[in-house]
Amino acid sequence: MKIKNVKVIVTNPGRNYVTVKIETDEGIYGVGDATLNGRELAVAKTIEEYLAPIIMDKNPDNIEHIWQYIYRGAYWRGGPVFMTALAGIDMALWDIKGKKAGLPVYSLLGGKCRNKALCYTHVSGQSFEEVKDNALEKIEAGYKALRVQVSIPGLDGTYGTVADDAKELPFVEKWDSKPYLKTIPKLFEYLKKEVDDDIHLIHDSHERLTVSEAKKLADELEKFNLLFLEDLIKPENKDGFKFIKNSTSVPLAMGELFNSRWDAISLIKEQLIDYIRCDVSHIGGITEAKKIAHLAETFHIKTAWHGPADISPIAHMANLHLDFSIPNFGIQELAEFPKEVAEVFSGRPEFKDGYLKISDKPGLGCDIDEEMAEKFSYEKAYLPVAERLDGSVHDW
Ligand code: GCO
Ligand code: MG
Repeated sequence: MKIKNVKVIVTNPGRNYVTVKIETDEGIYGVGDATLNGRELAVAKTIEEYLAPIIMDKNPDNIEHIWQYIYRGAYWRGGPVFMTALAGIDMALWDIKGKKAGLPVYSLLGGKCRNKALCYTHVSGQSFEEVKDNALEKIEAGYKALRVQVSIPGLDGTYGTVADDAKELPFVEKWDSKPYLKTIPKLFEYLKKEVDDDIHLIHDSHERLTVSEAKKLADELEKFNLLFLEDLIKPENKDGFKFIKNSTSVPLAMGELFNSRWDAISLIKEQLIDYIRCDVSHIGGITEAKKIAHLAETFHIKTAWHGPADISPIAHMANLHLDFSIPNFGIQELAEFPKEVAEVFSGRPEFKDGYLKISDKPGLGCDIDEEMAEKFSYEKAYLPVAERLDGSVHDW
């Protein structure tokens, strides 16, 4: 079998998605997600100009070899744009391998370790009451785990509580850690009384705190039994986790900004986190995620792969095949897609009673309708930026 064509499809059914479609001389094709929120065209160009020509005529069965050829062969390597481009190709190759074998990807990865995968979704609100109402609605719908975020008084557009894309120029959010650190423990105090204790709660600090602030937040949240606290400090500050981990029993999760196993390795081998939550679309795909999962398993760390709405249903399916086939799966994030997404992408994780189910379809079990994709044309959209009260730039 030979790779005969590599297409890059950029579409906007409610938000931008980049899909790689690899066609072969045997008529089988595979699809992969290569979406990097706010940088979509940079990834599309990387695939079209630099990666598609060098994999033409290669045997798509040799995924590891093609991965190494792209990753090492170019000399320049890594970074979010390149690793997202590589991820899109990698997923499409796994899809082809599965279709050719007539087996779902989880089967090729070693088979099922579980019958269903626990998942969490997002709830947020402008007030504690609104967060509670939204949480109760999700619990009613069957969710057993929720990530909760609330607007911080005095700060415009707190992370996780407003739509996260803006056209023309980035939306500017305000940030100040003092009111944030005052509000979040009160939110959990309030939710403790309103939400059934069996529901797992998660909170995402989005890499905004200093080590001392992170320790303080973890201290104050300790009594609320969170499933995990996510992305407390900057991804560059791996050593910072030593101080946090030594002073709290709250489980810690990190990884959505990592682009390879080498970003994750020190946190894993020193057991400074409890959940590794890389993004399968931003770390080079299933091939790299599987290696990270094995590394994590060696050090008794679980997975919680990134699953926001800004990666396409194809990436969510890739997450799910990993979730089912690795022993150290922890939980899967599942954000809700804009409703138009279903017109373009078929196949996505199926939710039932708090868990995700997987189909036995060969390959990844999803597809893109190219004609429909064309109807939703790309619209430039930026992620927001965060500004401190004095106008200087903070991590968003
Ligand atoms: C999450 C993430 C996302 C990111 C988004 C950026 O935990 O799901 O923090 O919401 O902000 O993926 O594009
Ligand atoms: Mg996050």
